[in-house]
Amino acid sequence: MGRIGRAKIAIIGSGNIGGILAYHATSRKLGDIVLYDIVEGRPQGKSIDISAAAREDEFDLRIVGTNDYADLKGSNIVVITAGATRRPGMSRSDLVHINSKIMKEVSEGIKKFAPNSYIIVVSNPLDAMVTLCQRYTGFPHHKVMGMAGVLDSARFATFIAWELGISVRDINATVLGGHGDSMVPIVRFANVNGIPVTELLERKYKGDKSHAKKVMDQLVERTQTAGGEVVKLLKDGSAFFSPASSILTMIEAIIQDQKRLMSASAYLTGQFGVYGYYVGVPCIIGAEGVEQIVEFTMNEEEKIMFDKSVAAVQELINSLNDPPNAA
Ligand code: A3D
Repeated sequence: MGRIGRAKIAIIGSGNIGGILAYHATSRKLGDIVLYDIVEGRPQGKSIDISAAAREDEFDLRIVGTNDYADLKGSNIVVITAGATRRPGMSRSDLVHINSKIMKEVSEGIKKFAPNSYIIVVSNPLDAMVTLCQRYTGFPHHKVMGMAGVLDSARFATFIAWELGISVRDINATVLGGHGDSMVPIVRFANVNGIPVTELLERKYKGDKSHAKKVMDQLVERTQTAGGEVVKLLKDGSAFFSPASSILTMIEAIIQDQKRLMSASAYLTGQFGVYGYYVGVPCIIGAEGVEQIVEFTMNEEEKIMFDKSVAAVQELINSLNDPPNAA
């Protein structure tokens, strides 16, 4: 029998997220890893360090650290975590010009050496960076997607779990829209194994509906600003453990053809009334990348919030100095 191939995952940007992602991807035995960075030594150092965890963590995978895009050859999935992060007081949009330049360079490297790969973009401002990556690579839209919704939904679920004192594993929560402070946590869909969170809050607060609503509003607001809350506390970087876990969820869905439904930044061709933009929506993710965008009927309040969030994404994308092959 010939050698059965295994997945090759390239990570562009070997900083906080890239390093943790590489470590967890190997300890979950997802595939061989290529860690790329523009800084010499950083990916090489991290790859030696992760390789030395292999015996104790029981994996037999190859981890290569490099400053050469040629090492991406044969990659099935490329994750882009290259770029600047926010500092306290900055919005994600403040990163747009510096990270746009990085996205051009990175996309060209991927296009040349991993032309058949699926791309998961993580660099901020997320929806604008996914847009640029697809335009610069010219890859089919379903093969280029952004990670944000999985993380934002996980944050919403976490805050609900803390409020209710219930395991986060039983909480379903969905956040849609652009990955900015106007993102849209869908309150109507938040539930604990099917039981609406709104009802559980009303019970917790002994039928005081207005207090329960106030608490839910606070959970929504904390979700929308959770990234900034971490930035403010860390002072010199942004969240990295939970983003890495969320990326792994997407990688696994593609590699294992799981067809899971999750929020991801995907290219809309009329769904939810949006044409020609990448925005966070419910997607089926499997071996073909974004295999389907799952529409549902938004109520009036959700639609207003969603449209506002989409408008913020559109404004940012339309402001880019050099939008190549405008959509
Ligand atoms: P950090 O630890 O600074 O790592 C970024 C890495 O990118 C560094 O090692 C840099 O050397 C490298 N880099 C810079 N320019 C280039 C280039 N031209 N080519 C290759 N590598 C380069 O940041 P991080 O890992 O914490 O975050 C990475 C990105 O993810 C930032 O843009 C964050 O804003 C973003 N982020 C997104 C989310 C989402 O949910 C979407 C969450 C958290 C962070």
